[in-house]
Amino acid sequence: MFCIPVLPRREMTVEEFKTWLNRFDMDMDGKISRDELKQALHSLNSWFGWWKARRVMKEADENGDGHIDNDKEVEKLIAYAERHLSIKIYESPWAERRFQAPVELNEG
Ligand SMILES: [Ca+2]
Ligand SMILES: [Ca+2]
Repeated sequence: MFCIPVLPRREMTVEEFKTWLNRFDMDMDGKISRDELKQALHSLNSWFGWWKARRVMKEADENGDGHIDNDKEVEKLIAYAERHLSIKIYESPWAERRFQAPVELNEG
């Protein structure tokens, strides 16, 4: 059973967005090609059918290789989504926690 969920709500964390996006990485190369992006957008068709893959890719694909292939480009995709789709994508508290200094443990 292969099931691709739509975005669950209009607020999500960056991690949730990336997890959702990664479900569309059909050839598992760690990049989102334009076709894969198209699939992702198609799954949201009833929500915002006007969101065109080519336009989004042009906006987000900074190095012009035709793929969303690094964090910076994912961030641009997120920024685009927030600007154009009136959805809120925020840094997850779990992600922030990773960047905090580790608790020092005294071994005695
Ligand atoms: Ca891919
Ligand atoms: Ca790229």
